[in-house]
Amino acid sequence: MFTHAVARKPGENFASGLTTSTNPVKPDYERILQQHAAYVATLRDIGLEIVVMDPLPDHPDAYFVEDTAVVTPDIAVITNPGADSRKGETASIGRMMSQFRDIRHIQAPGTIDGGDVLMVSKHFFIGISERTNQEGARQLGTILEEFGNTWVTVPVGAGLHFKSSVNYIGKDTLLVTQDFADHNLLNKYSQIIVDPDENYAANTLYVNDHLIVPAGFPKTRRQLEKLKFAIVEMDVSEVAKMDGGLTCMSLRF
Ligand code: CIR
Repeated sequence: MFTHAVARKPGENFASGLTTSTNPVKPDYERILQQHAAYVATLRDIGLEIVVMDPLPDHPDAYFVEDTAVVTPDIAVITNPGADSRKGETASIGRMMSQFRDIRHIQAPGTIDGGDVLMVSKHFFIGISERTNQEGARQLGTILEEFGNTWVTVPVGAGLHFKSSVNYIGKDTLLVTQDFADHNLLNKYSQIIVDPDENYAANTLYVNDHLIVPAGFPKTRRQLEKLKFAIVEMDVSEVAKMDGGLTCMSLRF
């Protein structure tokens, strides 16, 4: 069970963040503020004590706090994000997380984006992507092992991060895109495979027996209903335009 979360309000310049989206409709600040406020309220309703940090004017992607730390019951590992424009986001997260956990750091040339790290109880999948490299994975894995965890690396062929395509949704089940469906490292878990037109919905957030799902993916929602968890649907249109999703906007612990 998670008891806490950390998030950060999007800044006015959020639309200057990194994106590969080709959506011709420009991201809208008022809408993302509403979407972010609804997200924070949802986590609070689920029972988490949530801290919302201020925007970082020099870092338009800073509200994607998930990428800046890997938090376990034992430790918070502050990452070295793979994109240069995001490296300056970590110092304030380190200060915040030191109130809750002992802190370790990933050191260059190692890079990790938290969006590539999936925790399933005491086992960690670390996606090797354009943002997360082998050296970062080795450093993170070594720290995780100290606390009795196991880990494995997985190449991320498609999508920005591993968790753009694979998430743990409770009951020993992973929600995966077709690209990861037959992956030998994932097949000891039950799997729900998202329909290829609904790949974005693979980024569903499981928190304390609730599933927070992006709005607009009815086939995935129907499949998730089988798990019998409470489902909360959220509009994250403006977040998606910046290549982000539901898991990216908080650290849960
Ligand atoms: C970036 O490209 O870094 C941001 N625009 C999106 C990060 C999304 N984070 C995540 O999936 N964990």
